[in-house]
Amino acid sequence: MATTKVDPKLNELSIAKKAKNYQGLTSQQLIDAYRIMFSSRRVDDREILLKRQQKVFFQISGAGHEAMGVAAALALKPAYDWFYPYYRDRALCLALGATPYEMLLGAVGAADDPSSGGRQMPSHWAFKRLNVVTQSSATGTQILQAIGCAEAGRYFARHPHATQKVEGDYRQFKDVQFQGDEITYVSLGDGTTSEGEFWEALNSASNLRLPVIFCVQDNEYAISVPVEVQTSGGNISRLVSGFPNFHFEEIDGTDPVVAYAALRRAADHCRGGHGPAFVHAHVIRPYSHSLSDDERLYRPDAERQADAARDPVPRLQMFLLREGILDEKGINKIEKEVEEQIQADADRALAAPVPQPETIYNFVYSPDLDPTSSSFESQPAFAAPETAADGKRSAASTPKTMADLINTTLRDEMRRDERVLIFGEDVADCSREEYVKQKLVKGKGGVFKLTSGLQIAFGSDRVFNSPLAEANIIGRATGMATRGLKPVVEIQFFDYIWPAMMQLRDELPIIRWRSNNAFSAPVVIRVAIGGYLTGGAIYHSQCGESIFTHTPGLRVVFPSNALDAAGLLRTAIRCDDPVLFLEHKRLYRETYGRSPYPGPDYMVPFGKAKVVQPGTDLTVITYGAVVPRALQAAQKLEREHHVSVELIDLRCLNPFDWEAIAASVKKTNRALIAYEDSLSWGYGAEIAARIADQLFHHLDAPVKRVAATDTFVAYQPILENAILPQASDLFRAMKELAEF
Ligand SMILES: Cc1ncc(C[n+]2csc(CCOP(=O)(O)OP(=O)(O)O)c2C)c(N)n1
Ligand SMILES: [Mg+2]
Repeated sequence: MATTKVDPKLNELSIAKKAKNYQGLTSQQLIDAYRIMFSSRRVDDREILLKRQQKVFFQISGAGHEAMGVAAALALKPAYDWFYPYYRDRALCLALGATPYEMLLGAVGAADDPSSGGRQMPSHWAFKRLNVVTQSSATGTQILQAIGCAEAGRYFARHPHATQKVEGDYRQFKDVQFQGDEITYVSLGDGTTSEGEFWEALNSASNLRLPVIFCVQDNEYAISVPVEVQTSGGNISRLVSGFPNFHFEEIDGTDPVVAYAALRRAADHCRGGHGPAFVHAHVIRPYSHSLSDDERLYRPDAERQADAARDPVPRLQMFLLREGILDEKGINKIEKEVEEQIQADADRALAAPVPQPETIYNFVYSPDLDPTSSSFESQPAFAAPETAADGKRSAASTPKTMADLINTTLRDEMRRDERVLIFGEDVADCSREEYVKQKLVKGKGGVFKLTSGLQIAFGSDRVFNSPLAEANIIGRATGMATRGLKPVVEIQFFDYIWPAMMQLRDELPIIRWRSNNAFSAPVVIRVAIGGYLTGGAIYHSQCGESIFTHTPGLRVVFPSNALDAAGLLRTAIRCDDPVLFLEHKRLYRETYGRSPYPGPDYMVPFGKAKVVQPGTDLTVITYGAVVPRALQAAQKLEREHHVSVELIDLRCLNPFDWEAIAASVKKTNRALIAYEDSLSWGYGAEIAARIADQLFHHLDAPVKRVAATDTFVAYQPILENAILPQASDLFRAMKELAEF
């Protein structure tokens, strides 16, 4: 572990002067740095003016953080290294090559705003050509994504074949770039170090020795909350110092020469393959948090003045004068040029076309690859049912469980596509792989064994265990997929998906939309879901799919049988959108719905329901583990009361097959929606509302729902049976509806 400390209170640009060089920086680089820092401040000032004139709608400044930005850009390489900045990194983006005009396009929300096309607030940087990856407003979500980005770079260096473009699936639309010794830079504020994801990211970067520079820009405030409230002892460097493999720096981040030297050392450590670096920079925040904040409410004048004395822009100006690098005339010339340029840029940005309302649906999903299309439809190719001498069918043609077919599909897709990676909790056969190699153990491969044998077949860099941290899984997968990998990750139980919710709601599904199609992250998330387990209880039985179908940008799939699971999983892996693939635990090894393996190219398109049985008297719309229960009820109803039920298995919940529902309800004039989740606000509510809205004139009876009670699922089987919808409940509801 290497540590270099510069006393932040020393606060002396003259450190560099005494050394009689500028830490390797030339005079011209320092002049350029001044131009960028001054530009950065002036873009902030211009936006503040425009906000006061109500010509822009939000402003957050990079003021006080400029020295860190120029230093990082000098130590790293745009379009080579990767950048996960945060909103204070205006100077960084300018120094990497973004222009004030582009930033002002963001401020006015112009159609040509390169970061988001007017979808995000200004200062939410994304510049694809510079490897500056789209960021959100959520503090800290970028950090785990940066980890995944660094992992992708390492993976591509070890698997160069995986970078090849392949026609016919998502790879056709994903250019992969990697350098072999690239660095991922991620920055954040002092307050953001309180987020759990920050610690998860440090842990993984350290453990995997990833080339990531964490840059904490400590202005001692998170809006109004001072650092000692956020950080035990008030100093984040002290808390993180125990992480192995890191290079640590704690510096005065208002001095670009000191900052450059520190970031150079950090970059050398990372590029040399020694592991990550942590740069803790003491900076200032001379403007309030944003234009919506007035810091005079919580910071006395004296404190604000002490900050102002360290302002990096005047300090660098003084330094250039003192060193004789520029005289007053030279400074004035730069400042005048910058002022004029920004004035002109602002005028131009204000005249730029704004996005048109009809574009709002663009890039919710991939514009390139439509997983509902016929290109994702293929016929099963079952193995011939050769009969062995003993009269038994060949293994390949015997019906297999859903668990078997998911495993085989994963195996075939991993073989076909080297970009497919699998990770999650317990998914590896054995993390201590020597145990397997020495044949001491057989290996686990998932708590439900769905990934069994995959690590042994494809190696530990393609199938591996994650820490027990769900945000870690989804955040890293998002960063990997942004770079072109195809992570197929597992969340062990739906009940434990919630630590990843920030990544699943505010990040993964909207990366494409918020960056106006500059970035995308088509991750597949397999999740074991559902009850009917006899003893699964509250925390191993939950459903909750409607929370995710309510998230634009996320495809949600929920197969009820082995064949559909195989076909839909293949579509999920080959498509270009993020997919939540819900696997019902109770169906994993059921007798119902078994199938021989349909071959390595079998696909089922998204959004196409299956009519499980045709009927004429009423329509039952369902999915997942309710399908076999509804079928049982429908058959009984037919037998005992001659009611003919049309049973529709949706298979895919977003998109869902409205055409199939409408065609059936128009025929039967009666509709029942059945689902395993608790009744109120559940998935069926949306379907019921649409039927009521659009098929009102075709209905002969009210639209009915059967679902779980509005409780969680209990442990004692008597209670579980009462809570979850049973075949008997479905039978009763169908009969009532038929008789209405
Ligand atoms: C997860 C989350 N919680 C709260 C907010 C609201 N918020 C925006 S910035 C901020 C303070 C961030 O402080 P710090 O990390 O120190 O960065 P600074 O703004 O000081 O540079 C807060 C609370 C948010 N954007 N995201
Ligand atoms: Mg702060």
